[in-house]
Amino acid sequence: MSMETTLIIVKPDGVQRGLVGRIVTRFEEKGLVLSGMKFMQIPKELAETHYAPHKERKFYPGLVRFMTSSPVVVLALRGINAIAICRKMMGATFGSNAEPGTIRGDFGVSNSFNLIHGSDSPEAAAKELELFFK
Ligand code: D4T
Repeated sequence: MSMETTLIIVKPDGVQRGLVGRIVTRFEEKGLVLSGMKFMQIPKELAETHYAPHKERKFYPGLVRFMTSSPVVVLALRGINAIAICRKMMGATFGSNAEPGTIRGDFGVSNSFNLIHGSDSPEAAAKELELFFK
């Protein structure tokens, strides 16, 4: 276990549905430290770079369109084991499968509009933090 910082994005659907406060509160109540936070509309090029590992997947163009469609809230969260803890708190990728008690499980049923992104490894976190918090 080590001290980590992870990148979280409250996606356009989370912002539009007024869930930013409740989502941020969950992480704060867990004990993770908010070390960066900004409201922004993601430029197309940044969304393409961020989701580059999915470039060949069928859902990629729609995913980039969705992520750039309206503003998001980007967070840097710090704590022991922060990456795995946040992934656990987010729940499974698809809202339709996500367990109750998780963010995706409690707030949505959509698969593509799944409210939140979180880095899935230390390597991804380092890359994504550099991309969004230069
Ligand atoms: P992100 O990257 O947004 O935190 O989500 P996950 O890490 O949980 O899931 P992912 O990288 O596999 O998928 C990225 C993003 O693409 C959407 N998606 C995914 C989709 O629209 N259709 C699909 O079939 C998959 C697999 C949802 C999340």
